Amino acid sequence: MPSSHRRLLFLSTPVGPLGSGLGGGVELTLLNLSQGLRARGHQVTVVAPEGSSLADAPVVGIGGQLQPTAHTQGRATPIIFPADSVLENMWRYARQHQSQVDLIVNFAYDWLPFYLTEFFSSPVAHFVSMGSLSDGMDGAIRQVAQGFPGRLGAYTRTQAETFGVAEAFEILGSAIDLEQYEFCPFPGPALAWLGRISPEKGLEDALEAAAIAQVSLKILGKLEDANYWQSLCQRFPEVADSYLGFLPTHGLQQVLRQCRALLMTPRWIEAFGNVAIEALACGVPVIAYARGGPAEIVQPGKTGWLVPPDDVQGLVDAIADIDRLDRQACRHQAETDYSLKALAMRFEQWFETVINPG
Ligand code: HBI
Repeated sequence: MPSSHRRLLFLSTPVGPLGSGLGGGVELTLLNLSQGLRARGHQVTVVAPEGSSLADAPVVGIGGQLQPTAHTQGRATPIIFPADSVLENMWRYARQHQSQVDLIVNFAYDWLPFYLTEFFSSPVAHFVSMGSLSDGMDGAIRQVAQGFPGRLGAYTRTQAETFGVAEAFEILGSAIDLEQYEFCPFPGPALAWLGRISPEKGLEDALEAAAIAQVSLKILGKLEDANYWQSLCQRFPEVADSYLGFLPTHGLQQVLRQCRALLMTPRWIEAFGNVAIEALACGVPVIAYARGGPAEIVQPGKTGWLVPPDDVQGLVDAIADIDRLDRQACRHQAETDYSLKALAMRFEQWFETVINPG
């Protein structure tokens, strides 16, 4: 059954402008999804903090103070808003424009949009970008699960399970624009590590494993936590030379594709791990801790290895076994499971059930 063309209003994360890297995986998801849905004839308007850019697509920029990131705070932290909050301002825009759209989709991991669900006359769906982090957010998400079943989306099953209401979630996975990632059959000697540089990403384990295995590590990503970075520099003096900064997709894949493998060493339950599919698209196998999203992506012995969580020696052993993996199979997995079209079709189906429930 062909679905009709929809008018969609996407509200981005309030932690940073799109293109800054502060929004982590959500930035890539928004870019890919809006492209994939436009290609299928839908009209997508993206609302995001002022200064945002989303390739060549138009963005409605909203002023105001950025929201502090949720993942650096404890479980009991109260819900807080800065004065002149960009999140408040974005949702005021949504309320004012709701009659012109078929569906509003929230991409912020913040209390306000979940709370507002019942006060909007147009349907609001929520794409949840991280696992459970605080009691306040859990409560807001459960409220939506009870009052509006079907309105919650997540990247992976393990991520949804952290909220205790997994059945209320639509599992949507992720995707990348495969054309932007070039397959590389013959890599150089280095390994890669990609991500926001922040304690929950566990970069020290990758550094330790690389040091033991005596291979060099190329580090890419947004330097988010300066104190954490300082402590890494003291413990691993070579790290400053290994860090190549936060690169846009083209530059990132140029470095990544020449690596022998990607190391993923998260301490938390990584909701998905877009970097895993970026690596696969380049033909780069993934060595990851067997927890969260990466454990649902990697096919052990074929496109990577899964290692017991927090086991540095396990990483070292997996590094010794990289040559048993097939770079062609990595690219193939990315093409079959993680294309933009596949993602757009999964979201499209979910949106239809929200717009026309029952
Ligand atoms: N924190 N408060 C808040 N809101 C978000 O939307 C948010 C966040 N921290 C991280 C984050 N989003 C993104 O990095 C996700 O991609 C994980």
